[in-house]
Amino acid sequence: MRAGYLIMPLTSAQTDQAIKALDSFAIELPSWGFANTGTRFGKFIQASAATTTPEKIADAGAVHKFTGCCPSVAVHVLWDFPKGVADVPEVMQVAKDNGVRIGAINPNVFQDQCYKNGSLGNPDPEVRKAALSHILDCVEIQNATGSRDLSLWFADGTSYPGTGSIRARKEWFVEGLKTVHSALSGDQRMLVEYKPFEPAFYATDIADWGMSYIYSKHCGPRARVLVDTGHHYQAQNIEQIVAWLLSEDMLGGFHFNDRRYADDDLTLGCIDPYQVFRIFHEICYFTWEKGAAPDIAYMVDQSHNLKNKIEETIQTANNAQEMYVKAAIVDHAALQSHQLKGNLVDAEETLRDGFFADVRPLIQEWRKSKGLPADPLAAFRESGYTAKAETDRGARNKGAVSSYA
Ligand code: PSV
Ligand code: MN
Repeated sequence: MRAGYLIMPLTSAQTDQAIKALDSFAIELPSWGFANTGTRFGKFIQASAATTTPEKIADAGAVHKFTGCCPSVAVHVLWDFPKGVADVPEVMQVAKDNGVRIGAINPNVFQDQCYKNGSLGNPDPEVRKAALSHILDCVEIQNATGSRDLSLWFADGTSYPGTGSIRARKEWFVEGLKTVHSALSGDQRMLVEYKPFEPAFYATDIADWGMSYIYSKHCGPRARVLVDTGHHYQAQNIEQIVAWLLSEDMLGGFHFNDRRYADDDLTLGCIDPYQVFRIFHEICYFTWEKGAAPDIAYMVDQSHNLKNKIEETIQTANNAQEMYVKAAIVDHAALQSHQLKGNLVDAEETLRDGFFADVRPLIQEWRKSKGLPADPLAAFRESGYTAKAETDRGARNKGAVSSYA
């Protein structure tokens, strides 16, 4: 029975649980989060932003150095490997020099002119072939980097009713994705990401988790669903999707970010930290019940247009870590018992106890015990990294626009 509604310090069991969570939690950073990206209405250029793949990786390495929880970097092949597999040795070396490793490989079949009517769902077989060939090249890169995950997102769909056969496009996707699946080996996986709209505005070919699930099931055991938190309609219950995918052993990974309206790509937890907590809670509850953590790739997918990109990424890593620890210290045994007995208030309060617990002092102690700065953001600012990057990269960034603030 819950003792009451007083604020209590963490119990020793909760402290142990929190430390275990901190020791195991890692989140992957996107190389594209460090370059001057923005919205389709404009970019606000930062003089210190990364201008090359080595600079993006160095920035990700800086985040890992100060937070200790971001050991890998997801890469976008078209943007990071312009020469394809030939770029792998240099990129791997840069990663090593910066204390990180190369993570998920992201093909890009949405930018080239030929993809106007889609990639694997394009009615033109030549374009489908071109898209498939690029994805298979990405598997080569995946083999060379030793990356476990191929992260697949498609901009495919139609923007006007009647302009494409929804069923034919689905079948073309099944065919293409199956071929990709058959190219994988060892422990490699393919993660199938969904998004309800943008850039297609009428019928996106992989619009929701059900479609990702069905495509993955058609492909085989290496395919899993990738949940990008920004890719849902307003008010959609993401943690319920997470719980269902966990229960079906079909949750492969996340692209984390926060949003207010659509795919806003804002700092994780800046708008709704309780949602991040609830998502992590489903995973921690599952872990508690099964006695082992599910195999999930936690990744960030954000576009930093206004804040300093490295500072925003440190905020993201800190928020992720904090919400994960809060989720891990929930008294799951008590929660389950309240749920089974229909004790609604006690069950809800047990969940809220985790969310409202202030775990920041404990995280600071954990950081110190690992030789990390207690305050990663302050330590990053004190390091002078941004000033140096402005000097080194400013001229190149200035070339991107006529002026920057
Ligand atoms: C698409 O909106 C997306 O979420 C996909 O994951 C892409 O790979 C990423 O953003 C970068 O464009
Ligand atoms: Mn994404």
